[in-house]
Amino acid sequence: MPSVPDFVRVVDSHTEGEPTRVVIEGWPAPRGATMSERRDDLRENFDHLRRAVVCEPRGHDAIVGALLTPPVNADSAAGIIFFNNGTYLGMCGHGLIGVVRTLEYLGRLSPGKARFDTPVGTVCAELSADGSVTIENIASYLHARDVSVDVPGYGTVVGDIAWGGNWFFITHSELVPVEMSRERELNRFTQAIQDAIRAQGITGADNGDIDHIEISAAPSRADADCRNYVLCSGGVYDRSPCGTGTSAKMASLHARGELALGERWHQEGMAGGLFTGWVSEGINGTLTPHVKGTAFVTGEATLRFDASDPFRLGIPVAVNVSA
Ligand code: PYC
Repeated sequence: MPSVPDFVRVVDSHTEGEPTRVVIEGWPAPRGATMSERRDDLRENFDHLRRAVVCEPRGHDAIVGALLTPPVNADSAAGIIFFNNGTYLGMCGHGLIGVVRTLEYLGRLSPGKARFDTPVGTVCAELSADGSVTIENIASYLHARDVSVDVPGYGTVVGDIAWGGNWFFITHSELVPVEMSRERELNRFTQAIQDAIRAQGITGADNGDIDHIEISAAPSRADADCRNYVLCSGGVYDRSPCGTGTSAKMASLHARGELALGERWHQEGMAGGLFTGWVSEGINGTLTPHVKGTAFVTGEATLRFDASDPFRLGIPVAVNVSA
């Protein structure tokens, strides 16, 4: 039987509608000199805690968890490992905004810039006096343009493969309208795209699993350029406009000559929230995405794990996650 702490303390927030649960006490420190080693240690030795903390009955499918660790770089404020109901994330944009507001709430961060180490690199976040947070994400890029995927039941879907801290397949397909009332159909459609991508051996660089599917559509808000539906790696949609998805989208637009350096891009999420983004030149010709949004702390809790509770490790969910 895996070892389980008696309790884990968490602070919950939402960023433009998408929930983040930051673990602040009770979870044993993962081992490793790098953030990816620590993420692998979590996967191998503490995966039961991932499920116990974010899955039902203590959580739900949409929650993204964030485990804080000591930083690996001397000038970073903390390390962060993001995880969800099914797996671990490279980076998480809405999650980082939630972490920053949580640290402010706990009195550990004041307005200004701070750096954070993640398994895919070090990112920066600036907390403004009005509570908004602007993240400077890791270098993002378009990996492959106009990739055709044969999706059983739907036909050929064409999209770009782009990196924004996670791998995205971004399509404009109008086969299912991007509207909340069509969420179940959108979920089936994007799951079918993901299955087809995996079955056809389509990957990101270094065989990276494309575990986020993004459909771009016309916005419903007058101040937005685009509205997206993002199927996340845990099999549910992102309620926010998705920070890594906005980064990948802007990298794709920039590579196509449709978004200039510094030009503002306003991305609307399914719940109606908005991220404002832009790209700047990074080091060695890379592209740095910036994404601004707002998060609110919604609660704090002590999760208890009673040894006699048959569901203390969470209810396993059927998630379409690749090995
Ligand atoms: O904001 O990057 C993001 C994100 C990824 C998955 C859910 N949210």
